[in-house]
Amino acid sequence: MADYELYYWPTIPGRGEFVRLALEDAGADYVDVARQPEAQGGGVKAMMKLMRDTECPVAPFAPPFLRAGSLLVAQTANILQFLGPRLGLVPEDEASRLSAHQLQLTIADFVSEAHDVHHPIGVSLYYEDQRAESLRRAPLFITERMPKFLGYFERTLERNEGGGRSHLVGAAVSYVDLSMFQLVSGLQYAFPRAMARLEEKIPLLVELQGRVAARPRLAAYLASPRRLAFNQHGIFRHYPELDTVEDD
Ligand SMILES: N[C@@H](CCC(=O)N[C@@H](CS)C(=O)NCC(=O)O)C(=O)O
Repeated sequence: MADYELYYWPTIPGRGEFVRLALEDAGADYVDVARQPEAQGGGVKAMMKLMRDTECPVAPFAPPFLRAGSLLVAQTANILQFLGPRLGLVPEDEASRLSAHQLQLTIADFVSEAHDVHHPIGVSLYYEDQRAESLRRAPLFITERMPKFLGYFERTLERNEGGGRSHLVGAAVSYVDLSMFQLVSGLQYAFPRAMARLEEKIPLLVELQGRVAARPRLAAYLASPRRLAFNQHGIFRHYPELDTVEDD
């Protein structure tokens, strides 16, 4: 049995990717269960069954979740808080670990807002059924929320002189840096025009994105079939009509 079993929807990068990046970067022994054939105990059915029938005291509310021995851990930021020390992807001191978790929760807030741009009314409705509301929400997300969140992360890098302004927390790569790579990449996929405008204001984040992508294990992973491309079913979706900039 592998050290870790990751459970996430098999066709989208989604929130599962934040966990996958940490496992891949560390070269961890893990299985992506829902992407395995049903005959080998994989698939979405196996994932749903474990969510429903787990003997753990607290069941996950939603994927992603991670099984590690007898533990079943859900909530992306919580999973990464659990994995960070085990994978050597967070500094050892308490203050840094709290900072890492704080930043990861802020990333989670931002991810939810990015999702809600194309689903402002309800997750059970198609985008096309809430397009009018999306068209109202998108310009506010682009002009207010993207600069606010990304500006905050850029300033966090700027302040980390001890980490050479190249890590969000501490002096070495952490799971937060890996998640930031995914966040910036997702925004570039969903809002290419808006991001092209914003990127000059967030040079440290863009540099961080490049450095993370070049990490040897991650570069190999990103070029492999294990890496799922962003697509129109995930959290970051590209609808050109939502990607507006000021002079549109
Ligand atoms: N806050 C949770 C959100 C989990 C979540 O919303 N998962 C989505 C997929 S990315 C899901 O399957 N949601 C089902 C639902 O909300 O009913 C996390 O960060 O892990």
